[in-house]
Amino acid sequence: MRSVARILLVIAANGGICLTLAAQCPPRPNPDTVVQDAPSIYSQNGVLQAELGLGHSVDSNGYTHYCYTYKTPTGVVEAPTLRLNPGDHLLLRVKDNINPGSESVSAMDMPMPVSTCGDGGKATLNSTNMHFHGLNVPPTCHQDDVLTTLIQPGGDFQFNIQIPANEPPGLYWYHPHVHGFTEFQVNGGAAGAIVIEGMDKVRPEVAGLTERVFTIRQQFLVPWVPGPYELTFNFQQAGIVQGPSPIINMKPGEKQFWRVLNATLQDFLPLQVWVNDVPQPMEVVALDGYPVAKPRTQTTILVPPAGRAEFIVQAPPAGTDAYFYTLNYTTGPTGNADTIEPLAKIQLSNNAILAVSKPASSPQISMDKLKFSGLQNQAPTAERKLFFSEEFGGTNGPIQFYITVDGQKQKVFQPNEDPAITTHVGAVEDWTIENRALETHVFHIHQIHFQVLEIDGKPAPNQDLRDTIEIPYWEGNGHPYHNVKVRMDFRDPSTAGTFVFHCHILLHEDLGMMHKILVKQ
Ligand SMILES: [Cu+2]
Repeated sequence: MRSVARILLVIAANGGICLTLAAQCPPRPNPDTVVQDAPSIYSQNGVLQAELGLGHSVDSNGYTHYCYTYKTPTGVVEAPTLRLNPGDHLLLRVKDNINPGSESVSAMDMPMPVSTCGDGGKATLNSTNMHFHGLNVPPTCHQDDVLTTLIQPGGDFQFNIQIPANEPPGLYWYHPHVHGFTEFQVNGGAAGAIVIEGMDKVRPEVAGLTERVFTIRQQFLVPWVPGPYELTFNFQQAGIVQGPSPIINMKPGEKQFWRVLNATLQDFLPLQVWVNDVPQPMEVVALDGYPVAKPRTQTTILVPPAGRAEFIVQAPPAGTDAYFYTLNYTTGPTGNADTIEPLAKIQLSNNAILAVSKPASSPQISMDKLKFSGLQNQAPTAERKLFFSEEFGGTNGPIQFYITVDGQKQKVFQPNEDPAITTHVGAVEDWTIENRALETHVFHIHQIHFQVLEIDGKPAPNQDLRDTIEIPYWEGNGHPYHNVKVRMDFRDPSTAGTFVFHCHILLHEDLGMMHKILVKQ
């Protein structure tokens, strides 16, 4: 329940939104059709150069669509997958095509960022920028800086990002991140995948397998009214029980390498593959764009909002019914229920058209050559405690969402605030992050991955490297707060600068469940 907060946003937003927009977004796929992967753009000779436009449409059902458009010789496509190798440069020009000329939408009552990178001016519903979620790159202008980068309608901006030579292979993603307005643009679909190539060099299990990239998005009918919502699966409507469904083609018995991105606003996705209604084993290869130390078999993979899971799925024999499902997930008394829904039907055919299939394994790269390797052996230079909390307003549910460094005053994020945490290049810090709210929250920090050391005070079984992790809700009086203990790695000089950590339920982030960290040179 977030109705009061929502109403405040509605009041704030209603001023100048123009709903009679020309369609700027490509048509989305019809229901009940075979799922296509987004088109890929590959780096060449160490450089991926491309231009994306941010567009906006309202479809015939009243859904607001935001989109990243990419021009190809045969037409405009949406949200291409950017494919780079470790060490490559990403030269990405992003143009804000939203409703040029009608930037009369006031800056509302939302705080203004101090924009010193890009077009400057006020942040509005029509402004944008881009976050490269998970990439371990500097928080500086033209790289992955969301605090000061602002692109205004009609404007464009050149990103120039050096992917580290030891960047872990895996699935990352891009999305807008203007404080106060992130949910609006991601809600409509402005999100796409980034693949850092080379998973087969670290995890030979995936070599030669057909690879699929599945992006699960979520859209509310109107962006500022929570629910009802629908999930989409590579932009095809999903979630209809015994109704039209996206179709994944596989050959009977075939193994495929699935790379799944949770680009929803708030939806927790406990993923399962069912064959004749029985959950099947999936072989987990990577989480949040970081290969797991040792592949492991699970029948459920929980992917929180903004998380990614990469795993191997084996198709059943011909003549069986198979589905890809997300299960029920309880987010607590003040959270939104996530219900069981089919994501796609698996259609078995010997004529299945295969997607990108990688050649057999190239020379192997040891895990200890990847960024953040050996982190578990480092002695922490500092320990910190942070907590999520909510403040209530009568019977209307939470109205304030906080993330707080223990000992500091609870407050919502302000763009001109001082960093809540100051550290220095070379630091290795252990953070215990606790959830004191009656709602599950999702911790994300920009620029780095962290190692999950403990969950509720017990050693985490897998010690995975993550950039996004859920912390379950507080069950109330008499129950302890759930928490995770994670190890933050600021050893690399590329972490120097100011960046943010926040809840990745996007409404919470927009309402201020976020703070800054400064890493001094
Ligand atoms: Cu949250």
